[in-house]
Amino acid sequence: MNETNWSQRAEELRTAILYHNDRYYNEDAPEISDYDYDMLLRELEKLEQEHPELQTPDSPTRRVGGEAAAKFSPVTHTVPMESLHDSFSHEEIREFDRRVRETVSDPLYVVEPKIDGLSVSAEYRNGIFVRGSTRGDGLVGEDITENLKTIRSLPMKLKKPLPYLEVRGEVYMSVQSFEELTALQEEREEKPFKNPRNAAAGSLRQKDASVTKERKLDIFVFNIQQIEGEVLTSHKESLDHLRELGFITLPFYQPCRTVEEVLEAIESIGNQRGELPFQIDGAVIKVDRFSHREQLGSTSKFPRWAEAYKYPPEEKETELLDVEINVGRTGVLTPTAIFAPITLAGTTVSRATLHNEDFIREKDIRIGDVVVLRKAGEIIPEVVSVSRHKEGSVPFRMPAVCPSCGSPVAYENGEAALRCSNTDCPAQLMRHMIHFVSRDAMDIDGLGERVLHQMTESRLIASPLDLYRLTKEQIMTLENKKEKSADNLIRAIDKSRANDLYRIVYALGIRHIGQRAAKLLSDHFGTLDAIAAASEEEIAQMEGFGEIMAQSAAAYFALPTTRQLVEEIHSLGINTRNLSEKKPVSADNPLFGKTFVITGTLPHYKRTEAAAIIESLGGKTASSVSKKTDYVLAGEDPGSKLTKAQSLGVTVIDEAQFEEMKNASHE
Ligand code: 0OX
Repeated sequence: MNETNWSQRAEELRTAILYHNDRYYNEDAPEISDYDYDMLLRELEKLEQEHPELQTPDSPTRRVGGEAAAKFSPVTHTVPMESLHDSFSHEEIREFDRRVRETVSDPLYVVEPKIDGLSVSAEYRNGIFVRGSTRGDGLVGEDITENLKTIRSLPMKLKKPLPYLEVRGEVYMSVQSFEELTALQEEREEKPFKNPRNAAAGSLRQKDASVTKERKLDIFVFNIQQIEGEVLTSHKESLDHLRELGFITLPFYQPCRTVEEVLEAIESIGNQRGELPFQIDGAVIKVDRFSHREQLGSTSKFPRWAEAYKYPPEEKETELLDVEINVGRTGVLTPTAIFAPITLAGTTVSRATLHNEDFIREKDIRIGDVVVLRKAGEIIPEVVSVSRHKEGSVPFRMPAVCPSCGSPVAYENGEAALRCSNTDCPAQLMRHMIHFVSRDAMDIDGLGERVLHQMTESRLIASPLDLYRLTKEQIMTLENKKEKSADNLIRAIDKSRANDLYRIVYALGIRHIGQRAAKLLSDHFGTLDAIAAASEEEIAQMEGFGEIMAQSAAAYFALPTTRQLVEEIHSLGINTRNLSEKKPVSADNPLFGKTFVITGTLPHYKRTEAAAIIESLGGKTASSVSKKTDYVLAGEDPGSKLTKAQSLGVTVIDEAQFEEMKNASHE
């Protein structure tokens, strides 16, 4: 690599790391494994060390990690909550040992598992729990007192009333609780967390502590940050003392005299990984004696008396039983491996994507093979390699025709993806429907895959927009559909007409246009017609929009079939305006400056949705009717507000009249 490439790579790494930091710390939804993240950080650290001119003041290598979010009030840690330096090889552990021995002679080490959770501090006065906080950036964290109170394994009252005590521990969710939570979330059609650590983080940082309570969290306490009324001289002593006070400490404690013993202890903990009731992401090596710790001190970021060892992702062998071919929404054929089930990093794995034919060819994956599986960072299972082929096996070939409709499949201009050529392919249509009604798209409740199947099979619908033409009677012809559930479905479909613009844009399923891109388009152009009329150049000029995305969007809207589709969307009464836009509104809109009170159940809108429309067109909403109210928008069962409006002589309108006013408005 030359200088420009180095600097380009450093910039790439910084951007990627900051992005993944945000996904991890703020969204509790990582996209890559911890191990892959560590590797990015490592690469950047190495580049910056070798080329100091590449360092920037805001480089993620200079920061410890999560920053306190604004959700909770800040807590300044009197004793900083330091983080650990990570090692990835035995050699690095030997180096750590050599450095320790330069300062202290004959150190005693302890090796503990590194729990994959969240570091927190808990403070006690006169033996009573008074405050809990997150680590944050190590200096300032967030006040999570109420949330910590919901953790049953954290004592609220100590067995001895010490004047003051601050402990540090790791809050985690056991694998079992995580699996129970995931099952519950799936049942409620909520998005499940990706792993126990994210579940713990998402649960702990809940503003509503009753939600935290519902999620079973636990804590292992491993350090005394501050203590009054007791003098302790070693880690061993403090762990014993913590247990006497009523805390649950880490379940392993391995004292070691030599680096060989340390490495053995690390391996022994590593071998138990996967079978433990909680997830670990490494081992921690600590110097036991506090006097030794003081002699060693800390660097600007880490204590010199402790080191983390990170295990590479766990790998296991299993048999590849079959390869299933799924046809996606855009007609792409995706091969999925079906395995003899195995437990990997705490959960059962029986499927993994094989991506495409190139992936299968490169690894020469064949049905019947023994393959090595990895669950990188406890997230997505993947095939690492083939250990051995089955006798008499043959290379795997993707099918020549679509498994759903039998039409020929082909590769399009150099893409790795194999596509079905039939745009009316039922599998594509099904995927498209599922996407259309999904939570991130039109968010229509009660339309699962089974019901959609029934609807297409019985020819009630042949496209997603047909949903808006369904009648209650038609729905009631489906198996198991009673009047009430048909009513609910009609209501849910109706309600989606009022969705914000980005939802329909995303629901269209335009290639390369994800939810973020759909939002950008909606915010920028404001209406579906404006998006449809935009040229490729106009779209490409938008920030955050790549060339391929712009090309794809422009090509899609230029199709005559899309023009028809847009017409249809209008005629079906689906909202095509950006409701969240904050553009100045024209004062001659009929809604401008008017105060509305909304009451009763509206046929198509939730009250909040109608309020958003009013506000987007320059109007205001109020909760009670007075002389100052201009309009009362009344739905079914309007109650006393309607009577009051009538007695004050305030104009009462229904949804249809409201629609007229809305349609008479312009941007
Ligand atoms: C863990 C864990 C985390 C004390 C001083 C620096 C790090 N996740 O299980 N941190 C520490 O030690 C702190 N020990 C642990 N076992």
